[in-house]
Amino acid sequence: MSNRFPESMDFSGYNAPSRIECEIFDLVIEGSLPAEIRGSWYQLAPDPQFPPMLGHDTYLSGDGMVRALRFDNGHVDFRQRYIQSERWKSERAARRSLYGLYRNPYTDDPSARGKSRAVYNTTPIYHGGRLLALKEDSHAMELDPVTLETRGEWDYEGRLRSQTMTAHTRLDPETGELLFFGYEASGLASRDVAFCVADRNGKLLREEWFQVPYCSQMHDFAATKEHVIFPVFPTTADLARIKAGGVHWVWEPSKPTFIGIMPREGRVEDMRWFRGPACMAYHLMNAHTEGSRVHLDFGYARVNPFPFIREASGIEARPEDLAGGLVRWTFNLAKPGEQWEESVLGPGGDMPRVADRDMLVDYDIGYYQTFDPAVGPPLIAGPVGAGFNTILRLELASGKVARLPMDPRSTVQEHVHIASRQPGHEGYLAFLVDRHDEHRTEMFVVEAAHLERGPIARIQIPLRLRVGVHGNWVPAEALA
Ligand code: V55
Ligand code: FE
Repeated sequence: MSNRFPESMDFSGYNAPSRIECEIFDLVIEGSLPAEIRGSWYQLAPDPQFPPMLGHDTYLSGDGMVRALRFDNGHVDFRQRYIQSERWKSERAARRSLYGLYRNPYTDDPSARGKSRAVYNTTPIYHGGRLLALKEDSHAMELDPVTLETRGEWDYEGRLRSQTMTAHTRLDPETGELLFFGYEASGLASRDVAFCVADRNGKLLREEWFQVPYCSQMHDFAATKEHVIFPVFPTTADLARIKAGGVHWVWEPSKPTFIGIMPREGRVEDMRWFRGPACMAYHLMNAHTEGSRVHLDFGYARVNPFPFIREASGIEARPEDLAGGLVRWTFNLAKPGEQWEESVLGPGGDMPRVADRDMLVDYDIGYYQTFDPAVGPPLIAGPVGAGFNTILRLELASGKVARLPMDPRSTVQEHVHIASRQPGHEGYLAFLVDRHDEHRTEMFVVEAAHLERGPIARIQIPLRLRVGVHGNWVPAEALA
């Protein structure tokens, strides 16, 4: 291949394509890994096989690469494999890219017309005994949890009518039910959204469709024991623009933000819509219901954080527009009206996670990340440009924030929480640390309750792992 990858932010620094499929048996570990940590960490990364057909592209388009770290008895083995999508296979056969703009099939090479564009590059989840690779514009791809081989598309045994499935599902820790949705459910730029529930064995129990006020990039949603919450932020799609070969998404701040809330055991017809000024969030930390009030916690931005979307929309952002604070929006279902109340919980950031057992209910502690300019200069890592360099632990009741900064030449990828079996133990956080000057990556394991003390174990990966998107921890008992 003589063609080269562009030198843009999406393809340089820790975003440089890697394209390495490999296995490393028994990684070197510094420090001591608690023996109770047994299971597999999975993560998905976009990793383009070939330079973009049009000469430029976003990080979000890359072919899905799945990686796993398997923890057993104090030892850790590594594996990384491409997901062998229809797109990956056709491009491999052609030895070049055949697909054009992000989420615009009208820009593809004629030889790719009618073929699936799905890349499955965002979130790995394990549910109903299946390892699934998710991306919001397609169905899931099932993978072998041990070898990481591609098994085939998973559409709930042909039952899922929505053409898409979100990468941000919500698992009810009590019932084992998986709640999810698909937007653009009936096709490109459509306003149809499907709300779905699968039981603990992966059987589709419900699929109900509704329409949103406009087609919005609905990256995440939230649920409580009693309610389901659908945010509609004004990152919008338009079919005429897409058909004319334009971008899929623009930021449209003249449109309001809508939040739809429905009773979980009710119907989509019971959805109540709230309305407020334009803002943006990709990820929501958690939500819970307290009597007639629903609380939704997330990191707030005043404009879309993705440079490629802002450029297409002709807008610029100041740093303060991007990290607006971690907020709680409270919706009072007993009162009429379209407004909510906002309170600030902590400093701004993204990649919010809570312990699996805390999902859908009131909770004490949240973990998230931020880029702190006092820690170091911006380093290219991830789709937004500057990678995160600090992990935060927020105690919700007191507002107390503990911080773990990286060194000035490192960034951090999304953390996962690993539960402990020890009574009263808060568990662990595990995350990749990008060593920008060394072409290698480490996984840090920290005590969640004392993250400011730094890693108790550092797992050495002698490779640069291109920045991934989301990961999940699957305990050994669940995999067995
Ligand atoms: C995101 C990631 C995506 C995508 C849309 O993090 C949004 C947000 C990795 O793919 O397609
Ligand atoms: Fe996401």
